[in-house]
Amino acid sequence: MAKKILNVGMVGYGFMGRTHSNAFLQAPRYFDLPYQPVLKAICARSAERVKGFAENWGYQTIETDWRKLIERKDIDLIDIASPNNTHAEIAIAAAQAGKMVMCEKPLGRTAAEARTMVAAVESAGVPNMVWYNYRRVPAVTLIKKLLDEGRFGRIFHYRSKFLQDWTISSDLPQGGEALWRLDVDVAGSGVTGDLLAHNIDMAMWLNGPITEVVATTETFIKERKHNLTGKVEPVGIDDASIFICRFANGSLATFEATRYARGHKALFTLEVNGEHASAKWDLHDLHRLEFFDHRDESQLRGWKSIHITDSDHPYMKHWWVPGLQIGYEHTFVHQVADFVESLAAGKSCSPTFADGLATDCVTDAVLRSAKTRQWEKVLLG
Ligand code: SOE
Repeated sequence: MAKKILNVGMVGYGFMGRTHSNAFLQAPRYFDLPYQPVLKAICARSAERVKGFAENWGYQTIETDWRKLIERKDIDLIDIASPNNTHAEIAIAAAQAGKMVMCEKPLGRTAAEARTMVAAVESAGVPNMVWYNYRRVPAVTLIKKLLDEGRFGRIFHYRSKFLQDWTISSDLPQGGEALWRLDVDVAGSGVTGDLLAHNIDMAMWLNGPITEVVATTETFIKERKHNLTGKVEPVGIDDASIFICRFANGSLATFEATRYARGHKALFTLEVNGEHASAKWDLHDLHRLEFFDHRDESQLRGWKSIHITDSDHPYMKHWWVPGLQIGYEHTFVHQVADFVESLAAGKSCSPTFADGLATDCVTDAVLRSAKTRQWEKVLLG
């Protein structure tokens, strides 16, 4: 039987435009999907560059105005891979036009912005998803399965970090195409929204809601030249963000993100400690799961380093033979495959916009606490 077609209109051709485009192309090649995603149109402001991107990735058409893309009858799904300050306007217009919407993380620059996006997709009743891709690293998905099976018993601790070092130089400007993550108006926040949002999304998926936080943030370099104005301007983002929190299940957690940890490029780590078992994972060694089970025979009890490449590990039967690894780009492929399968089953695919809002509510609480220097409740709704 011929597969149904899913016509994709992508906005943005940066780093994320590439990861998403690759995912739409690869997912139907490795997964037996009920829909065939088609790269129908790519949209970005520079006509010349968007043409080159379209040729490289096989997009059938180009647009330079996202409003025109949304008006098109031949587009089923709008995928937003452009900077954070564009997410809300595009997502809301796309939902109002009846399109399915996928959006890069974080969903909004603030929870207030994210709420308007959730309202739009829910009132339009359109399928939606946020690209928190790291949930779909097979080792992480396996931790979720083990937690859901109750193997850890009661959870006491969760700890997670995301360490980078690419903004240490004070000569680095802020703003513009490559450096919008340093411009608070575009990004919304610094590492809290850009990095900790990943840690928080994963933590709440694995360990349930976070109820209250106490945080501290720092901006180490207070002024940088702005690429768009040419002037030295104050830096409005947080360069480092650290918080402790309580989960609804009674466990305690520590979180840290920074772009000033010399030597660390993208060290995303997590550890969970339960009554019976503990697990550890780190993005630099993403195919390994470290697992300890206290109930193992005492003489042989110890940390196991499990190579997550067997066909009974999450997603792995779709790839190579046991022992051969996959990497970062595959997490996006998994996300497309899950979205398309959920679509055919008439189910929502997590993380939905509502899940993305829940994360934004935590990042809001973190930034609020850093200002008030008090414990802050996570304000949902
Ligand atoms: C920042 O350097 C960044 O690219 C984030 O924006 C991504 O979300 C993260 O996956 C890797 O780091």
